[in-house]
Amino acid sequence: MLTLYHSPKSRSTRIVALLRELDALDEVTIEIVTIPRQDGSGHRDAGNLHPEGKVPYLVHDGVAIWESSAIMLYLADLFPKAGLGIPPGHPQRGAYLSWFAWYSGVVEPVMLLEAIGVSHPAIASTFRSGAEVRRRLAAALAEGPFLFGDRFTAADMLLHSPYAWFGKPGEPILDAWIERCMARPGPAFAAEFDAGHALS
Ligand SMILES: N[C@@H](CCC(=O)N[C@@H](CS)C(=O)NCC(=O)O)C(=O)O
Repeated sequence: MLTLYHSPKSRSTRIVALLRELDALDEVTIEIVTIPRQDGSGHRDAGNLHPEGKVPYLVHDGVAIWESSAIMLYLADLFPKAGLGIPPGHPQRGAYLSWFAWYSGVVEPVMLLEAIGVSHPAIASTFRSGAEVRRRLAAALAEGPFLFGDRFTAADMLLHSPYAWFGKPGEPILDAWIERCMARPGPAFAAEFDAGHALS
């Protein structure tokens, strides 16, 4: 049994979008929970099993999977028919895994720290910068419409998501990729799902 703990219009929205892309919505129970929001609304939800009260959180037959990167990798592997994952043994598997680790280890901290105006030489030397993140993505996208050429994968779903949320960076190659990702059925479904499950 698979259960996703989800709060509308949050980082877990991209998991709902992925489930739609994987044609796996019927396989997963989506538990809607509240979370404390930056604007002071919401609260920690006793019904959310995430040990820190966050979303997304996935439980599969009693085993917890947390962090968006791990959850997206896990689901794309679990539902391979949709072809959104790159399986072990494939020559691109290592690169595929690397995008997910890079997202969690570099992209999220860099984008958050820049958004709140925090800078320090140690941050730059450890994580580099938002500009460097955009350069890396643009270099990959020079080879094709998605991170793995013509093939849309769960890596595109994850990596484009902060720009879908915070806005396109105004760089044509990245803006076009973000629009391509946003035009897929998953994000449209997730937006509609969230609108129908808005929490008061
Ligand atoms: N890196 C984590 C971040 C999870 C996270 O911070 N989620 C936010 C929602 S956007 C949350 O649950 N916040 C509630 C809280 O911090 O208590 C992931 O992507 O899974």
